[in-house]
Amino acid sequence: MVSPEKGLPDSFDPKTGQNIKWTAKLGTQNHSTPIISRGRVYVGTNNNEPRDPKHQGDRGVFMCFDEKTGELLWQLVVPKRDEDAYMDWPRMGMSSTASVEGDRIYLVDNRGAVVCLDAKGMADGNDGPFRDEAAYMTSPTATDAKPFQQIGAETRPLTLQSPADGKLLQPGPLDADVLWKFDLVAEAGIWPHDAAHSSVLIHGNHLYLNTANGVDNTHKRIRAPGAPTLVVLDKTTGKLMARDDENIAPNVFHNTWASPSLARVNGRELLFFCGGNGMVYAFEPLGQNPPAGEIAKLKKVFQFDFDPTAPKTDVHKFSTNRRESPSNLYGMPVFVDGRLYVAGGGDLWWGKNEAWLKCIDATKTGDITTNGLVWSYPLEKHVMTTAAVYDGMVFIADCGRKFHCVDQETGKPLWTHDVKGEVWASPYVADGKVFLGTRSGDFYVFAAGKEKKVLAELELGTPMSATTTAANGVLYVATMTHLYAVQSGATGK
Ligand SMILES: [Ca+2]
Ligand SMILES: [Ca+2]
Repeated sequence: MVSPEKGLPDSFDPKTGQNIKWTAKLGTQNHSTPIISRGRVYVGTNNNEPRDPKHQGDRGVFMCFDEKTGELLWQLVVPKRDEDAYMDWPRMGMSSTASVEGDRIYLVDNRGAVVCLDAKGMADGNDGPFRDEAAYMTSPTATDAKPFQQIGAETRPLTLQSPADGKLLQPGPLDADVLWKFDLVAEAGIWPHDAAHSSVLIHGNHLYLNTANGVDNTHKRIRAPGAPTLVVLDKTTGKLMARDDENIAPNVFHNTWASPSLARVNGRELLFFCGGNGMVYAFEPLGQNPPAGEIAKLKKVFQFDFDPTAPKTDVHKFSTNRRESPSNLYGMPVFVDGRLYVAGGGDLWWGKNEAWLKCIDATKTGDITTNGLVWSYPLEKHVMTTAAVYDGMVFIADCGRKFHCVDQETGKPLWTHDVKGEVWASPYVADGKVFLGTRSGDFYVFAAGKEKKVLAELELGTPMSATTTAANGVLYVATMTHLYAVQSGATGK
């Protein structure tokens, strides 16, 4: 959440074109942060503004734009799950944030499949081993089926079927080239809920990601209690290599949407992970050459109960209880100088109105619930964001419409600011500024300093979920409907 980019503007205006390099039209929702690599910009959205006439109806979409012009180069378009609306929420699109290494892009699609895509798309041919893009992008019904929405129904997640007439859409130059696909639902046994959200961690030969195994449509039952919450895949083949062995799923209050992170702690690499059961874990990363033929279990180094006095048994009876419930963790654990910064609390939709930012000593081992807490700082209502730790300050925003600058050492507030709207996007620090979009459509630029200074408050008019990012002197701001490339001195519209 901290970038070394320089020369980023304090403000911009899509209406006049002030500091706007280009604008790209998205669908009508965006919950995926734009990622820039090798001249391309990657972001997820839905299909409510179809870019390719052959793809009609509600779909998960992941777009690749030209970094210079904002031209759409290709897109991954995937049919929705319509067996149960709660398995792939209507119009949500693809909410995963891409991870890119070389010419390979990793993300999780709206159906819960991890995919590896070719940055060059179909322009250099359909590369494999996966070459079944036609079936993957074709919905079984010509017109969209209305997603099934009977709460308590015993519907199980289904595998995508080919249409009865056997007619498949044919991939063209605007379609994504899938290199491999690993289905977390069919191949790891997870129960999809609401939306698949992961930002894949690439480390050595392996990918680490949260599975988004969650409750069913009653919000009171875990239907895949033995399924993994954290998995490790081979990045070349997509093969499942390892999983957690912590029996996390039964106590997942809603879902596990927090992505893992990794750091070197006292010369030892640790994988940090926030479970949907309110626990923070550290694991040893998988060795580079694990034994073939078996799914390894990740070895735990420590665990920290983020909310030790919260209910630990029969947790789903607290669903919709706004006063007492387990905690959930949405943001990523951030490691800086031996310490972890983790935000969490009651679930935004189903849990209590209580949340905190906690600083944890990441050098300890074992159960560090009682001896690992460095400080705890109360947030308001709920928190969805990942902290940005910069120059002795921790920046975070919450769903109580408050932005916080907290002293990194003491956990005391340096300053706060009342923002309009809930915040789902994480604060992003670059060029001495903090950039923050809100769900009310207001975009803030603060000075990244210990004294409060609001540099800009822009009304973009459309809610934002994505974190702002920057690359090559350009700021990328995604709203529900548009992606703006913002550059000092640009005058485009
Ligand atoms: Ca290709
Ligand atoms: Ca392919």
